[in-house]
Amino acid sequence: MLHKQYYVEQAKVEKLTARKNQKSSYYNGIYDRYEYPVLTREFAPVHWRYDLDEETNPYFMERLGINAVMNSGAIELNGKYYLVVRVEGNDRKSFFAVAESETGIDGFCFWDYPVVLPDTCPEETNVYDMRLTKHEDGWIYGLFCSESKEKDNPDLSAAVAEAGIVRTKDLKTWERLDNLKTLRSPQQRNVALHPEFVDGKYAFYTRPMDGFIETGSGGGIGFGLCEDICHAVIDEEKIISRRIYHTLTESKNGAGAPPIKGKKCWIHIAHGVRNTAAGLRYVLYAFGTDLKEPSRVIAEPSGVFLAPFGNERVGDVSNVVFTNGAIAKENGEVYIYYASCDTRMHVASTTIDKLEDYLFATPKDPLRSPDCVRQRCEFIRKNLELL
Ligand code: M1P
Repeated sequence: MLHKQYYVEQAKVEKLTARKNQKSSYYNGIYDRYEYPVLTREFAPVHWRYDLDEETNPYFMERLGINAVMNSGAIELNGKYYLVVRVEGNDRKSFFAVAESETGIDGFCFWDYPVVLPDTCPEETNVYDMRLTKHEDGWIYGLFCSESKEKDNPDLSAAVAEAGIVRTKDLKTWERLDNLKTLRSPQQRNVALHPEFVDGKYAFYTRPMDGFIETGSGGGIGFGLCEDICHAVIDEEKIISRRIYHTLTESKNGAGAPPIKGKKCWIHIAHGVRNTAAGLRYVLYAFGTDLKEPSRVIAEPSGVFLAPFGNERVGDVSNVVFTNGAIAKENGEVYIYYASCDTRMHVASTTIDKLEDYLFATPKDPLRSPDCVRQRCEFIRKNLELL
């Protein structure tokens, strides 16, 4: 016999999992937002949080709480949609857990156990933000941030971020490979693997950083090649999406999910960060790269692609949206999974055609107010002729 509260809590989880999601009234023509988040911490199974044994938990107290579910890798396998979710326990540590859905927009249900990664780095304290790549070599790769305390630095917050690499065929058994080494960048976060070989090599999107928080001289999103994914070393990182003064990438930026192969370009949805009096503001932006030469940017629309909106604006780390997972379906639909405020997961849906129209037809950023006014006046003039 289980405690009666177990059934109450279990019913809450089942209700959330059964809840149908629908497009909200939000409109910009680029993508649709949805009424409900696809995952919140309340979706975490009751048996992850409560000791169900009445002997050891007579008050049915939460013993191992879940604080947040966020930044999730995404993949479609055999007609089902999977998120590899960053789950943050009440102890601040993150771990990965698979949530599965039949539709990709609702019904996400966590598997019974979290992902157990091979524990190969004794100094590794935290892991988060896995980007999943179905690679043409037949493996599914997961690239994530592997965080350790910076040795010999008395500052308790001094940490080192590296890119951990795992691979799997079924999201159940994971093989750990060596962490990525970038010879010219001391730290890395937000690293993603390109799905195809480039010049016969594995191609990585990197984010060179001087420190754990500050990217410093790291100029933006990098691109580098390596031959051996099991012992990945990148020498040269070419910056393909630069941080630019007085834009949404001024403080830093980072790759989102591995790029989506469109008809005209590789579609990238990344995050850009700027500083404000209220702290860092994270938004999403997009760019397109050449299909044959993926490090060459050929489409750079101006401004924000997706920013925190309504209830998305408040959470543990307010004013943040972050993406590291997207699914492009065979019929051309695209699901972009994004977290708000390091707290919960949402989906936005669109199509390859719409994304490419957005990339190529949205005006470029003129980078100066007077030029922005000229751009807008020309835009208005053309429109007024049509009215
Ligand atoms: O808190 C916002 C995000 O901060 C980091 O992103 P970046 O490396 O670009 O600063 C990451 O830790 C991410 O997990 C987090 O959502």
